[in-house]
Amino acid sequence: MVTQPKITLTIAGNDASGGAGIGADLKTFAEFGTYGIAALTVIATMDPNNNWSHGVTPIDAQIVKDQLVTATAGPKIDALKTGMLPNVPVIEVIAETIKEKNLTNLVVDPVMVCKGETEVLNPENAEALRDLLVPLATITTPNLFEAGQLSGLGTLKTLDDMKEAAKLIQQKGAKYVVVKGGKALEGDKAIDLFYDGSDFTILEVDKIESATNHGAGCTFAAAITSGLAQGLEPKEAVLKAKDFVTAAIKSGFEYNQFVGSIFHSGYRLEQNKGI
Ligand code: PXL
Repeated sequence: MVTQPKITLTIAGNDASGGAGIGADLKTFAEFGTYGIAALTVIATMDPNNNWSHGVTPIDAQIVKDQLVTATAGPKIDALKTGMLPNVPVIEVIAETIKEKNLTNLVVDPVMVCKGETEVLNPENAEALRDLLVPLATITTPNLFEAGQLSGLGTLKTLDDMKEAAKLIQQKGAKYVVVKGGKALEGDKAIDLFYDGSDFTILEVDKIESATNHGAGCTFAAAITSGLAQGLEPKEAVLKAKDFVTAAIKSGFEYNQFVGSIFHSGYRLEQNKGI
């Protein structure tokens, strides 16, 4: 019999354009050689006749719960992640299940807004994420906006702001925090910050002049989840995920006139170059 693969679960939304959401997560899980499973929380739609504006249809909390019953009825889940969560009841059933089933190696990607969109998903979600899910997280991966909301600091502009936010979020209970500054800070580097409760590690890459980054956040969190499932230490998992997503951005493509998507297989294809 073949050795049982590591099992990775995503609890997230569907993006029918395939770049973000469970599509990103399942592709990433497969690239890492883990067995991906998914529980759907929302259906996101983008309208090509209205400048790609986003619609969000929540899945009923009871149906999310039923999916989690199915997902946890198989082999032990080695690691899991959460992505876009539409409302407080859905966040509550997820937190309950994680506690009830003692699920560990949880990566919370506190999605509050889609790239390019100004409308924030229900503002009360930020509080529920902070109070119910962040305390259960092994790692949480807010971007600058999300870190500002979770920490209560509001707009973050500098590396020092990011550090302060990381500390405050860690105090809410996440063991490790990655604040994704990305391209948002001034300068020619894309900067993310990793905090383990005592030390900061700055993850820095040259800014890539690329618009093909749709799905980068989900894919980064899914790559960390895969690494944790495979037994990597949190910092190693984050560093590997950063390489993985950087390669995926570099091999991204123009999906249509509105959006450029990362290509989730970019890391493997880059490694195999010339073979
Ligand atoms: O990138 C954030 C995100 C997460 N999840 C889903 C999405 C998006 C953005 O489009 O559609 C399902």
